[in-house]
Amino acid sequence: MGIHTLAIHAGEAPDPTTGALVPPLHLANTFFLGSAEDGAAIFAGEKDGFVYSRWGNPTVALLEKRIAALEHAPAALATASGMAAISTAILNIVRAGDHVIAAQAIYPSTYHLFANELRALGIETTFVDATDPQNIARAIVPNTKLIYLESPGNPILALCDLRAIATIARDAKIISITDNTFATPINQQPLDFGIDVVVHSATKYFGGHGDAVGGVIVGSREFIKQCANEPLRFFGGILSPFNAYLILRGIQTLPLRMERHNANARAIAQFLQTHRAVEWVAYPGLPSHPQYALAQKQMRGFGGMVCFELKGGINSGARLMNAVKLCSLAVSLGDTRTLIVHPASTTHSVVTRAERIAQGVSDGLVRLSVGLEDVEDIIADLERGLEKK
Ligand code: LCS
Repeated sequence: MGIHTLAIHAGEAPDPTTGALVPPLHLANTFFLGSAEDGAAIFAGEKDGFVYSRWGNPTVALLEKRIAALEHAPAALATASGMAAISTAILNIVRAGDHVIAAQAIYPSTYHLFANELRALGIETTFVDATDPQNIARAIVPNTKLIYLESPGNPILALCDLRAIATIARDAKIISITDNTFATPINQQPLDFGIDVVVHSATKYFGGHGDAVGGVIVGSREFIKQCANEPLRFFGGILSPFNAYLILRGIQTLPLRMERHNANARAIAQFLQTHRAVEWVAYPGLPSHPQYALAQKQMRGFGGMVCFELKGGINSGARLMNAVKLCSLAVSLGDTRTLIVHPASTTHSVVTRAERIAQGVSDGLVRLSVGLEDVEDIIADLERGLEKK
């Protein structure tokens, strides 16, 4: 079935007790086990059944089926946030003494997780410029257990060649993970290129309306089962049924929303590129993007995120933030409304300036999460802001 149909129907079954077409929000935290024999069989894994919502919940399970279908994956596991998905997937792979190779231009909290939290647990990470797959191949050492990517990366929209890196990883028997939050499965399905595991912040395009926080891991049945039975169950970062319900509601319009995010972002990138106050624009769908050819090869659409560098650096950035009216000065992304942010002073304050510059995040960089408004209105707001700046 097509992607629009899957986004609305995958995994659903009419509610047998009421016939309700909209999936019920199951708030129960514990479930009747039936008989002592049934309970024992469920605990032994011989019989399917919900036990306790930290181990599984029907509303959350439906969301997992829906996302697995969209990502062409055998299975998925929902988590409390994108960071919970990332940390759960990683902790299912690495132990003290293991080594990780990570792309350096990634969401700063993920960078921090590797550079600080995992380092403190005895897990070492080498950050590389992952726009060249050979940098990854060269960084492999005997105890490398994980290659971690983000494509397009947050915020500078650098791409990783997913097929080439998946091949390097498989040849070396190393697990590969990519964060597909920016692309969404509407624009890119990394498992089709041989990537082992995909993670998402469902807070972003999946939810899509700025009102839910969540995450998801997708991969093989075996990998997902291990994540569910070990790190997720015992570290406890599960998704609440209410957030699962909101994200399921959002996903029904994901393909439709992405078409519009893609179109609006492309038009805005083109507008910014010709503006005299703008030094440069990064958007994978522009021929000026250094990896435009790769974008054409592995993406169907180029997403709703646009980055640009203002002439005049950090002060022009601050003036633009204060001059726009329709664009909201806020972190996060993937919302219906357009969000604008100055990474150097916000999202990237968790990394050092040197790390930030190494990630390509210059002082005057502005990141736009282009929303679903009329594109003429967004452009008019930016135009006014750029004139005032
Ligand atoms: N992965 C990517 C690519 C992200 O952009 C984010 C959050 C996460 C993972 C973490 O997801 P969360 O735990 O927040 O659900 N990105 C944010 C950003 O750029 N601004 O605020 C949050």
